[in-house]
Amino acid sequence: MRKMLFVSLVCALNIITNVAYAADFTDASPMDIALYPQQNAIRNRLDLSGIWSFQLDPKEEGEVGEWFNGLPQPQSIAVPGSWNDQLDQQHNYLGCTWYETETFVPTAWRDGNEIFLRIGSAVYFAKVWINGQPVGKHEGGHLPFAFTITDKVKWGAKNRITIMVENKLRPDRVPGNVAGGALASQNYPNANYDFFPYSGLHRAVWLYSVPKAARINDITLTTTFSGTVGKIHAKVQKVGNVSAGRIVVADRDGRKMEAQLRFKGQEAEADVQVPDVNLWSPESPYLYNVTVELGGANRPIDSYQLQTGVRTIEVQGDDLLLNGKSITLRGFGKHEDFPIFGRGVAQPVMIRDFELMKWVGANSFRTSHYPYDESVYEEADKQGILIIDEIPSVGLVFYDDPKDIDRRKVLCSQYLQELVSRDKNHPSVIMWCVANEPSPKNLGSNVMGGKNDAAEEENRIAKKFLGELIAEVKQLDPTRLATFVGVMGGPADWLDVCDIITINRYYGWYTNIGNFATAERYFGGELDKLHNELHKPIVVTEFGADAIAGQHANEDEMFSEEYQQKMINAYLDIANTKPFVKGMMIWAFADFRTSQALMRVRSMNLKGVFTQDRRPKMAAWLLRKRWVEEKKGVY
Ligand code: BDP
Repeated sequence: MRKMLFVSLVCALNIITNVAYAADFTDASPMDIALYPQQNAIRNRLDLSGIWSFQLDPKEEGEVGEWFNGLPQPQSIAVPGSWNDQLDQQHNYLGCTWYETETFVPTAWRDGNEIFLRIGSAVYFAKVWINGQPVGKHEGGHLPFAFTITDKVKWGAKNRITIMVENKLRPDRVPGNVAGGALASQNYPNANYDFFPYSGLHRAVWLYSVPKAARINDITLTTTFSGTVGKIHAKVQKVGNVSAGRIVVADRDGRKMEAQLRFKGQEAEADVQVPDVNLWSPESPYLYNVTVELGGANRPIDSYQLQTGVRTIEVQGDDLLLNGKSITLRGFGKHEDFPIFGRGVAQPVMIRDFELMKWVGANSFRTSHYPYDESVYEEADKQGILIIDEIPSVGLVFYDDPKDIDRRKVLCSQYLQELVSRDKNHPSVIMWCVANEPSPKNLGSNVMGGKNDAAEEENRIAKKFLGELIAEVKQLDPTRLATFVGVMGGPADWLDVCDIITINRYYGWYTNIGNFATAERYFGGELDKLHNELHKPIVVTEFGADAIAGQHANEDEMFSEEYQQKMINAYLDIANTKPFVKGMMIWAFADFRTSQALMRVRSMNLKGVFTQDRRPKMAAWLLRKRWVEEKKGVY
């Protein structure tokens, strides 16, 4: 009896304290991630990457036990990096965990600065404390979030930073799992997506300082050109009481072009003319250095440097135009995935991937199925690789609990705001992708029959959901294209809201197995059908076949390198006969880890044309032959 009373008292206390904690955590604001932390003459940053303290919390006792005042039994963990494969026997653990590190904040930052903490990506949900005080929370992985911590910093002493991270798969999360759906017992962990639910702090954690009294809060650059004259339009948002500033654009030869910023309220806009402009393109990824300053030219109060390329992107009729010229995307869908690192930033792998994309003659990739680390976009800007930038909205369905659907919508909108805020100044990004393969309940198995099996109400909800996301992202950024990726067998009319049609197709793999002739006929036929219905250019964002590296057989035997090569070749040949096909992106760039499932031998998706450690399969040599040596047609 006594024991029961004690238990209920503890429970009641838990509830009260949890409520109190909840009230103290503010949501991160997408505005605070607009400018990547930068070290320059005025701004400072400190990268907290390294070995942190870590503790699993399967019973979720950390908050009540005040682990934010110090972890009781910490072990070591590397940040960035997924926790799953760093720890012994915890590959499938997705529950509560705690990260902790300690750092001095440089005394030189003390006067006149606002101090921020920025977390590059916490998959999936995070709560943050500084010196035991709650700072904020954030839902959704793969996108950064930041909080001001100025009034919580201890000067001249170590500061404890504590981050609780968990990655529970739930139907009201994006991505998550499908409540009681057909997939419920078919994979483990039960994710509603085909990549391993790697968890934790996947990107760098930064402390950074910006001037307190007045500072640049956001910069949006958009570019156009007319004849040989380029125009860089800058919209600058600031904080504080300063009325003037300037923007200086410098080319590679040091030639400078300048415009004054005159603020009305907290916003100013200016145009910089660039005579004899060098346009940005995959063949010539020319970048201009842009500096934005607040205050007088001799003693600026704040300053921010970035690079931009002058380029335009649009769809006209059946064509995709970069700088007014037709362009065809040759590329891949990718993943951030490497042994042990999991989904953690692995920069040598990132550089290797750009080398290999160039080696096969690719000019583009899609950040399937979530935004990648910021350094990837910087590299793509430099190397002239085009990006379809996708939010982590994979596995969406529209037929279950309306509360879950509403919650998913709120999350997708938040991700779009964060994505555009973060990536809008990269010339490499040409397209926003608001979802991958949103699916009807009864996914039609035969597209040629035109079977669209979504019920009427489901159709209405799906079209509204997807249409609103496209409208939202176009409002956030009217200068780029917007799309979502259509699933094989899904309703064609859902795609109508997209600027350009992007679809994934697996004839010859998930259907028409081993039967190339039928697969090719279906694929070609469906391309024509979609084009006749929708009258827009089409990019095939996924097609491919699993191949076990080193497995050789006749071309009609699945899982062999020969089968994968033949299928990719056949799809590329068909696309070459359809002028409205403006891109072919192979699934996938490299083999990657998935949940355990019957269709996933070794818990891997083996559709990579490179192995997970980036060795080429036969298909990679085929691409190099087609795209670099023969330049066969557009592919
Ligand atoms: C598509 C998904 C992708 C999967 C791929 C596959 O978009 O995430 O990995 O199929 O099955 O449906 O290989």
